[in-house]
Amino acid sequence: MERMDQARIDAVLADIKSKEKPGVGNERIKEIVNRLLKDLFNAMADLDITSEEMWKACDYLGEAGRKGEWGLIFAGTGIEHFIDVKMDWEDEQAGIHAKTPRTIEGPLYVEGSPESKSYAELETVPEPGGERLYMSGYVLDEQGNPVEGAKVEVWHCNLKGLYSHFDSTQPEFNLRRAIITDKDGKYEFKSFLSVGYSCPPGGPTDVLMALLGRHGSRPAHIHFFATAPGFRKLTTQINIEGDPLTYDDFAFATREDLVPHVQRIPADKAAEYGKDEAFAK
Ligand code: MBD
Ligand code: FE
Repeated sequence: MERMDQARIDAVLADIKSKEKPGVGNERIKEIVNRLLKDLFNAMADLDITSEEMWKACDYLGEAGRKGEWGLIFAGTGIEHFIDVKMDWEDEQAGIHAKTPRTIEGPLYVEGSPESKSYAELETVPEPGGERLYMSGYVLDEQGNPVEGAKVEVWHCNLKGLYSHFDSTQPEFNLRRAIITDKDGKYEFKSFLSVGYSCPPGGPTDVLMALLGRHGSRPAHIHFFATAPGFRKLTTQINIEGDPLTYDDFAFATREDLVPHVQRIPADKAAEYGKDEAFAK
């Protein structure tokens, strides 16, 4: 069958547009929605999308919303990653070369983590099992000068791959902390080496990934925000070296320079690296 003629597609779009009252509503929203409809109608014509497929889409979108999985779908379809690539492009055009790459925030951040100066223990309750993890870093400006008083927010999942707040079995803000950098711009924290995350099995994102011949899992990773007065915010993560999915992340968050070396320390030497005895266990 021949493709529906373009004039008819354009006539429908013009009809929809003609309903808008000029100067009423929001111009940006009008621009975006009309453009998306234009691309969608053309795709519906190109791909011969049927009424059954349209209703399936309608049901799917509703289900994804009811289950709160839109953030996961944005991650898995690369929409969130695309924003990063777009911002990288903008930086490049502006001649900005950030040292630490940005990467996606993901849908599991929670505001208001407990704050401490220079050092934090991320576990509200000790996580049984797993390897101790100790990490430190510096917040530096473009010239490499320390930024004192920067806020480094850190969050990651437990050994079941679940995040506090979204998992009612964990205490509030477990594995979520805000660390204020010291005079050297330094922050340090203690936690455990996390594991990967998988989308809820059988849920809308998982089902979509399977239909696309993909998986819905992430390698072990830790999320960061770095903010400081007078500076723009950095949203980033580290992905853990050696995880089978480090370079096969369903959310496209792994980027060059975001896979730091994990140094393994014998347990009897560990105390030297930590702030307290618990670290040595
Ligand atoms: C995560 O933990 C995550 O970081 C992202 C981006 C998507 C799903 C789960
Ligand atoms: Fe995550």
